[in-house]
Amino acid sequence: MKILSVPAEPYPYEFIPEHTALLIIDMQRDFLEPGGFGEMLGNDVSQLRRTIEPNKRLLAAWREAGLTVLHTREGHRPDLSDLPPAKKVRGHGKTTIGDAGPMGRILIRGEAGHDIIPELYPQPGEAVIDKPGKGAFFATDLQAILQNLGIRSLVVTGVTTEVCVNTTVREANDRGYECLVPSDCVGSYFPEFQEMGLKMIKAQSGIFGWVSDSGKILAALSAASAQAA
Ligand code: TIU
Repeated sequence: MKILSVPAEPYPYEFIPEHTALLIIDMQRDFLEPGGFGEMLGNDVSQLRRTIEPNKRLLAAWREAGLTVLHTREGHRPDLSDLPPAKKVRGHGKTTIGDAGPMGRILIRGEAGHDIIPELYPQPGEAVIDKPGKGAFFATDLQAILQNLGIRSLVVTGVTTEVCVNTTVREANDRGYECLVPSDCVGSYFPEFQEMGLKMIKAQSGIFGWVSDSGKILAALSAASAQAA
């Protein structure tokens, strides 16, 4: 097993592909699609949609190399028993989680809007982690799955940069995982949070992890496969 190195900030990220999972956070229709819950709240979904193509390329390369791919979805049980009342009422919105939205009940498992966008749809064999919180480790079996697969490093992509991606990277870092975040594969509705969300990860010599871009990761993977051929 070979160690690969990717140019990154604050310094090169080294990883063993067989021990590294691609963890795609919450690329769900309600966050990304025009007419979904995200847009209904007044958000600019184009800020997130620019991440679809780079994620597609990274996902294709990860699959082609036979490496571990994991997907997450933020959402709740139809009976709302795992939805904290504080989360339900936050924002005093007219339409909140569990209510009828443009693509079914908002952020409820099994509803169209809760599902992953077709461009990045999980393949059989790729675990989908349904999470009730912003972090992917809270109240899920993600850590058990990573341990059972021998995963030690994570390439974390998805939406949104400062919310579910940042929370998950912080949770993973505290659990000993080394996280790389490709900036073009993560998105925020707010450009200033995109910038600061990435800065917070790589600040202080990589306090939570590393930041790079998908092109550099793809280059490292293809150089390794050319050498192996
Ligand atoms: N997945 C995720 O980030 N959930 C959010 O609610 N993000 C917002 O930015 N609102």
